[in-house]
Amino acid sequence: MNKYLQFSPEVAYAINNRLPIVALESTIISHGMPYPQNLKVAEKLEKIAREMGVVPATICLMDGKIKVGLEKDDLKILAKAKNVAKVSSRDIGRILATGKTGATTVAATMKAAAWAGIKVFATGGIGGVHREAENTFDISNDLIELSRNPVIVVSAGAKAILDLSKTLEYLETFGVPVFGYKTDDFPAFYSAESSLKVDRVDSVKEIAEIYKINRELKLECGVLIANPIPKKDEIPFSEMDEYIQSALKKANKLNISGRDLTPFLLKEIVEITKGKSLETNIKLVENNVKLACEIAKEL
Ligand code: PSU
Ligand code: MN
Repeated sequence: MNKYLQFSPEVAYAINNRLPIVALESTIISHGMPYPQNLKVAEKLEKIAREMGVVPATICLMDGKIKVGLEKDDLKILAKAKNVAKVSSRDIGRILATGKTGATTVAATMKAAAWAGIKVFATGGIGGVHREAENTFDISNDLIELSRNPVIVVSAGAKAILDLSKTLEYLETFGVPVFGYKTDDFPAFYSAESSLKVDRVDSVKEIAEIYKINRELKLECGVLIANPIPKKDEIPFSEMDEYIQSALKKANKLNISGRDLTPFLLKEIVEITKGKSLETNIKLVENNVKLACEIAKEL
């Protein structure tokens, strides 16, 4: 716990009464999806959690505080504002110091969740090792923070815009346990399967047990749960790859790199697929929130 954390009344109540809580990130709202769909999605995710008896804690930076749980107006500001900073772990201090509004990535949300004692966090897809990282060195801070915050992160694998096999290697190097939920395949975000294999878990009970043992052993790492998008909602990998290639070419041509790259690629892909990738993105996050809620209840 630290003095920068500011809990919404709902989340404060949940903490005091030991109710299950699921953390949600905000970069997906401000940088991952266009307005007004982003606001609708943010509200829907919170609704799904509440209907399952779990308190949602959407996390962002505002007025020099790390807000854990957002009230309706805050959510709106975040979804609408154009100048929201994308906050990874190294940016937390800088944005708190200026009092600006910042949306937290998976990395920064994990940190906040760990400080707040929240054990489960749902997102769409984590950041990872970018394609051609051997030239650009672009590797997401998400992977590092996964190795040093004891939070269970539920995602649909890593975004297909990344180099998935290098991402898995990197997670292994940093000692991050990765499990496919009811699958042996590492999911590729928009697609249920990639050809890459991961260890498998078949129940939330197993996940809770593994997490508890890791905590007893004082392992610092989180746990990455890779939850595939339901088959009926997916865009097959082969189809997706074509779109990704063309988005990557454009990014290269426009010299887009660093923290701007991921939001740019996601936006491009939404345009190329005429909104279909956005629908898929929404479905998979909803699916992840449901699983995260089940895990939180089990814990
Ligand atoms: N998944 C999405 N949309 C997003 C992201 C993930 O569907 O916008 C965000 C997450 O916040 C993730 C971040 O932590 O992209 C990774 O950015 P980078 O590659 O710059 O580390
Ligand atoms: Mn990066």
